[in-house]
Amino acid sequence: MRFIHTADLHLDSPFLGLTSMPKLLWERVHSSTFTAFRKVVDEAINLKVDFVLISGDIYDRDQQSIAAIEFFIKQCERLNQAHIPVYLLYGNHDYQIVQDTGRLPMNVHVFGNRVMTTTLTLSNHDTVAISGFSYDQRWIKEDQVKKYPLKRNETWHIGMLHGATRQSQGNRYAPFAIDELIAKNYDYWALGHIHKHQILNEKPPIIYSGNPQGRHKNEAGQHGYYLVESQGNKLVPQFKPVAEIEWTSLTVNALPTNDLAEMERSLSQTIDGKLKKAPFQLVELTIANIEQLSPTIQHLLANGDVLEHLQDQNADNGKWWVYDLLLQPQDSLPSMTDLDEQYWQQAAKEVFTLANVAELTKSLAKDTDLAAKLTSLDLQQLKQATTQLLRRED
Ligand SMILES: [Mn+2]
Repeated sequence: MRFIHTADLHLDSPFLGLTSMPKLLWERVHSSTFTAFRKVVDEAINLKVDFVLISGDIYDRDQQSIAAIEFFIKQCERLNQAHIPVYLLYGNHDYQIVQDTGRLPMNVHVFGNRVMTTTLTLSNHDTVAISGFSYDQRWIKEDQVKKYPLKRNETWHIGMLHGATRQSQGNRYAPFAIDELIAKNYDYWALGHIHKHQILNEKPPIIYSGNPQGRHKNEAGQHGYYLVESQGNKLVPQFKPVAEIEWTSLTVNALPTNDLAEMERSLSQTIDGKLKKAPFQLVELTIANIEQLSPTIQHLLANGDVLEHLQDQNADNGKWWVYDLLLQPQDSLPSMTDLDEQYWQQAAKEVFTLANVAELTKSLAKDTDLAAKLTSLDLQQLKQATTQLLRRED
């Protein structure tokens, strides 16, 4: 037996905030959630898999775009032509799904809002039970795993679940405990909801496939799907990257020179040397030890001129694009751990808003000078200064 586990396609993600990008590149980025899923379908057909599992969040928003719906139906139709069944459930992003209902081809099995089990028989007479449910509301706080049946007589039993472990996310996304899943005696758990691909348990495999395409800088690194194959009485997962573009952060020391052109050339070369060749990389570039640079160069870095030059000079390199440039003074402390960094980035998104800054500076109304200074700060600068402060106290 051989199947594909994917989830969180988030078709037609808007990719906001990349406005200065050349048109062709922007189109490539904007269509990347489509391209990545098309590749998953290509591989399903080429590898002649027995079935495809999609564990929720097929669409990005409650109101699915026409483009996303038409595309998804078309891809399911391709799998139908290849006689490959699809098992899918809807998650917290697409629980209101109505538009594709009734228009999906016959090979697609959609799980309803209560846990159900469906069985199929493979050409070698192996039987496969698949259990799962779709969200009917944005949040599901109640444990759903207890509603999943134990494994019975089928050769294989697979659980599909869109949710998060109980410790995280305030129990709003079908909270579960890993032990609870293991206790069902299934052969594989195909999870969705967390976008970073990861193996929660080896025996049996309990796996987040992650999304096939990262949608912003907090979804950096490789993205793809899991190809799962039977070996004896075990199911063996293998991660397969398919993302069209990858988000990445890079820190470099700028050449201490007064010649702007020379420094920019060296920056481009350094970036080129440090990055993978494929897929296309969207880079957040940090320049370290900026004190070593002349005040003029520092100024050009801070006011965005250098970023603009880097973007213009590398508009067609076909390999990478710098979408943001940050400056790191010499005295900054070692970076946070990956996990802390992730939580910090999540929290920072909510904290550093113009509304929050205005609210905070209200009480400083008497000190008009300071208030004016604070409100005139760029949010990015404010975030950077706070990050450094946080790291100092770490
Ligand atoms: Mn999702």
